[in-house]
Amino acid sequence: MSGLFITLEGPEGAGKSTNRDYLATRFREQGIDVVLTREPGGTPLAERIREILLAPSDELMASDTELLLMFAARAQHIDQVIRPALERGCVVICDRFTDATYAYQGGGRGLSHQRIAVLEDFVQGALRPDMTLVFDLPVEVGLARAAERGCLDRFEQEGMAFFEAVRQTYLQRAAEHPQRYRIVDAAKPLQDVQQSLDQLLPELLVLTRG
Ligand code: T5A
Repeated sequence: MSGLFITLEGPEGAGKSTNRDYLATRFREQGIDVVLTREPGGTPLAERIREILLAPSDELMASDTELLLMFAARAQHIDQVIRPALERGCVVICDRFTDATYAYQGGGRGLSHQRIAVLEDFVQGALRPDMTLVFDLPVEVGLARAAERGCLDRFEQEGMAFFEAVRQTYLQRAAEHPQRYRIVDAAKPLQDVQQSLDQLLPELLVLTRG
């Protein structure tokens, strides 16, 4: 596959969606074809699975159900959107991917990372992001930003300990594989965050052309 697969990760309210659009603009200015997408979701069927995953419900969702739904949506997304776009040579910028599964279902829910790795291999084969930007910020800052939107989804109703575990899992994974991750300080004002992205852009453009 000749394209470039970039994923944006981080806790709630870190600014991933906002900066996904900013990054896409910067790539397009260079004449590069960009596909913007997100998880869970990215296709009509996967978006329906997203609705199930995010909707608050009186029935407790078992952690294994949550894990399998994440990967069911991902299988559809990879088949219909990500692989075809990479094969066309596009830059794919995806708002969350499997690192979120390690962070939320692994760190947050306490599911074994080995079990997640089995599903990752099964669903993705050799497909992994070429670069992952982790938008990092204190949990309370991100939750306050997310809360400004009003109603909270099923994940946003979790407590601080859950989101601390999510954040620490991201940071740990980034520390273990520094070649694939870049940490962006997302607590700064938006203008400063975008300046950090501008500084990363030359490296990303080299990967695109490589
Ligand atoms: N999930 C997902 C799993 O559990 N496992 C998985 O495998 C996957 C893929 C998805 C949920 O699913 C879970 C994780 C999530 O809980 P989502 O809505 O896609 O939910 O993800 P969220 O992180 O909840 O999305 P948010 O919209 O809350 O966060 P973003 O995208 O990081 O933040 P953004 O850009 O929307 O910004 C939030 C607000 O902050 C402002 C923005 O203007 C906006 O109002 N903002 C800033 N304000 C001040 N300074 C800055 N630097 C700012 N940057 C943005």
